Amino acid sequence: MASGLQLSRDELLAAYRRMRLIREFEEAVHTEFSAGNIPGFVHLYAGEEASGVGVCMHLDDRDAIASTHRGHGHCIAKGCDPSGMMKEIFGRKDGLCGGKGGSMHIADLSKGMLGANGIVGAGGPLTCGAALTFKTLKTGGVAVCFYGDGASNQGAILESYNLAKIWNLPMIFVAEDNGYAESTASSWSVSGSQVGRGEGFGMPSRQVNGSDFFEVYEAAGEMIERARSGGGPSLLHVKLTRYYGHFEGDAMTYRLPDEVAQARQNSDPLNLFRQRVVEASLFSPEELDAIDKHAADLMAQTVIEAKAAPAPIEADLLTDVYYRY
Ligand SMILES: Cc1ncc(C[n+]2csc(CCOP(=O)(O)OP(=O)(O)O)c2C)c(N)n1
Ligand SMILES: [Mg+2]
Repeated sequence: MASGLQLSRDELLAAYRRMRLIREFEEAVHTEFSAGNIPGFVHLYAGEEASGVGVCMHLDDRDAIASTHRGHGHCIAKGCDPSGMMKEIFGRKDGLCGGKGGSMHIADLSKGMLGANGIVGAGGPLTCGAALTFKTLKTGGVAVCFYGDGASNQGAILESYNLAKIWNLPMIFVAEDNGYAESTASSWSVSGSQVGRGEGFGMPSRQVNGSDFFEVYEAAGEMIERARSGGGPSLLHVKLTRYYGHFEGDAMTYRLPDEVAQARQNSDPLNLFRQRVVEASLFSPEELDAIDKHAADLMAQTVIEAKAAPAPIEADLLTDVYYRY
């Protein structure tokens, strides 16, 4: 039995609820963006839920994560308020960042969410900084850097591997490999392997199936525990599939016609989770259906609230320009 199934019923439900909330959030953003209701640019995390949730289940508010341009799932997994996030994406005044950041800059420092980030690979140095702070102040905190297969080729990420290892920082690198950087397949652009790269820098490194919450949860748990107890950084290579385009509006001509349909049918992280816990007689399908319905209703309400929320006014342009530490 995978160790994740030894989680308590409450923990299993919390994990499933978080993954379902992310899925419903992303489906709602997809619908609203297609209808022309959302300004700016969005990149959806649907299909990748087990990674963010499997890792963040081990974290609390003293821990920090840095996210990517595909950040909604990481935000929800780390405990950000979905209603504040939706308002942020709609550019509303009471969005999580005052409506000034939008999809790619959602942050909530009170939750240790250092921010989604439009700069590919920028999370590496940020999390090294957070982890150095935790180590210096002996807070017991751990920092997690989420980044994509494309970002894994950025110099800033490779320099961060070196810093993290040489300073023995309490952090983990989570390479979320959905097989593409925009339209470029990682088989064309990534030399060697993510695990080989991590090991080259002296870090314990492992590849897991990102459709399998339990596999991610178990591997991340071991790595976070090691980081928390002074054992230094590790690298987790998570193989997964994104269900939508690189950005909303991407025609995805570079993917096989049935690629996404196959993944949705055969390796959906939510379906696999359901299958596992139902087969183990831990939950009935009806109990999980009730969570699905609650998440769908909550997201529908979140969209209604975001649409009704006030926009920033001109005077708001001059507030929050600098952050006061
Ligand atoms: C420094 C930098 N270079 C290039 C870009 C343009 N860009 C945005 S997303 C992206 C691909 C990132 O791919 P990956 O890291 O695999 O993340 P994914 O989109 O697959 O989640 C690129 C090249 C950018 N935003 N920042
Ligand atoms: Mg990618």
